[in-house]
Amino acid sequence: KNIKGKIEFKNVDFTYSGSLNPVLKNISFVCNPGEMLAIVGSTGSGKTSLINLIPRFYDVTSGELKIDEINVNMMNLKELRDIIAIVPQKTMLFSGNILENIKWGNENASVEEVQDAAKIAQAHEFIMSFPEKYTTQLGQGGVNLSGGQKQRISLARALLKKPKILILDDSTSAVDMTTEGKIRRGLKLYLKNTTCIFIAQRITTIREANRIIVLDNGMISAIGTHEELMKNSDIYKDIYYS
Ligand code: DGT
Ligand code: MG
Repeated sequence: KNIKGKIEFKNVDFTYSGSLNPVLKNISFVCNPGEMLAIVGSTGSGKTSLINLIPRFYDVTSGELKIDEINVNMMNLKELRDIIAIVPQKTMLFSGNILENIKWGNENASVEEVQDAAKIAQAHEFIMSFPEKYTTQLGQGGVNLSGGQKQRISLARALLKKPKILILDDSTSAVDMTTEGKIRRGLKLYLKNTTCIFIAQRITTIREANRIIVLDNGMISAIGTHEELMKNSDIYKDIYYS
């Protein structure tokens, strides 16, 4: 289908079932096709809750969430999730080999496609340094990867899907800054026509975004470019100088 990957939140509130207080309040913004949008905010401000609404891991409590002008509630769940790849904050790998882990959900991918995704995720090199390369076992009886290596495998898995919408939830937090820079530059080329929403802490990563949302206590406190927020948002300035 011809999905462009525009995302629109319109007065979205969200409350977890069984809890009293909304974690997201009156969220409105548009993310245009191909745009790179960053979300920042302190721990517990609602960043993960917000992005989890997009693939409908949870449904909005009130308001509207649309992709290409279509309310996500009206979309077929499988079709919706087929166009979205999400790298969750907590990496999920299983005990199997590296290839199986990257191909999870895209079993028909070719070796070349897997390697391309792994190269952009800056995982190919360390994988090739293992004696058994892509067939290296993970978990029990296999190698123990570092946090940053796990994140890069997880990113490769998401890229292999060639999604229309890519969501990264603090997905390079354990990766060193040099490697993160390489990933960022690779993603920019690879994701030309992909809408990308990412949550990040490092200012070097955040400032590359076309626009940045500052989330505070479940509400959008400010939205703009790095330069705009440096002028207008005290919260953003605090993040910058911290
Ligand atoms: P982080 O990852 O530590 O930087 O924090 P955020 O910004 O990702 O925050 P988030 O969305 O995980 O949590 C926002 C609020 O929602 C926080 O008060 C904890 C609460 N919360 C998160 N997940 C759940 C859940 O599954 N059930 C309930 N009842 N509350 C949750
Ligand atoms: Mg989070």
